[in-house]
Amino acid sequence: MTTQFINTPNPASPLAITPVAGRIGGEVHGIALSADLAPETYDALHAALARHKVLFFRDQHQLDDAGQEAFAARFGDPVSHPTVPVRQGTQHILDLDSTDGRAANSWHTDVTFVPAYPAASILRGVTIPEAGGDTQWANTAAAYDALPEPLRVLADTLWAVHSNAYDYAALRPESSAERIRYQREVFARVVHETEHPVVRVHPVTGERTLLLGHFVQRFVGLGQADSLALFQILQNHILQPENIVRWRWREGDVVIWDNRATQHRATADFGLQRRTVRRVTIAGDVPVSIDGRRSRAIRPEADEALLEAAE
Ligand SMILES: O=C(O)CCC(=O)C(=O)O
Ligand SMILES: [Fe+2]
Repeated sequence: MTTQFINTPNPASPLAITPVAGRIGGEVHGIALSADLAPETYDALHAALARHKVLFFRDQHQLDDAGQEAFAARFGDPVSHPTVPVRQGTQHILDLDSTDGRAANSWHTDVTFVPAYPAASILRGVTIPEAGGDTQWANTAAAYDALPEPLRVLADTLWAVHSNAYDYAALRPESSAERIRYQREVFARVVHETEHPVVRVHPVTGERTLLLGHFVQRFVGLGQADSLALFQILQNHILQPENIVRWRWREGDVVIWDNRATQHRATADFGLQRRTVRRVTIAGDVPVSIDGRRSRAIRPEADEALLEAAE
């Protein structure tokens, strides 16, 4: 075991931040997010995000869809979801509305089925039930740090295949037929498959983070049974309560997470109440393993051609 990850605010930060949990999450006070902040403030937000992994902002009622998109465009380069259509009238917003049955209630990192998956996600609470619908995030850098040595050695050289065409019905037997059809016809209308290292080096902090979550299909060189057993062992370590922060939403909240150092999941405990959250993702980079190898697309092949053209 190496250092213990401690979630403390940086005294030099110009932002007022209080830690939310012991290893992850900071609530940022006294700021109204917009496209008109001073350049130093965006820098301070980036630094705080690298440190705390998730930033929480209450009462951002000044933001509508356009305001959220404008803020996101100053924070980074917004990108749309590769398969799910954007919310009508917006450029990049992914609408997660409970009436569509799109609850993200299993642990994942966003869009890891493509090589350069998003660096960050910005999620706004639009309609929030009176109770329930909390979201949790796990710190995958702290999780790597706390891995027992033999598992760390194993993870260091392991690669995993991530895909958006996973067996949704098998994973969620409670799903409606409509939801399963949506998964196949919209979410997985173009099948993506990418090989990522299980341990990636964070391009900003240099930390090693565990890259897994529900898009993992198997490990390279292992069959299905071994893959499943090993996946569960590693996920169990990531999802220790010590690595997790849980957020009780209020309308007007905005949450930004470092998608290169976290997994997250919603909680589907609010029955038929309406819950709507809207997301903008920020472009990311191609992961690099400890030994300097880059993630690569397997499907569609065009992804790889594009990647090579960009090199
Ligand atoms: O609904 C939530 O709390 C999380 C949704 C989610 O997974 C996402 O926005 O990426
Ligand atoms: Fe997500």
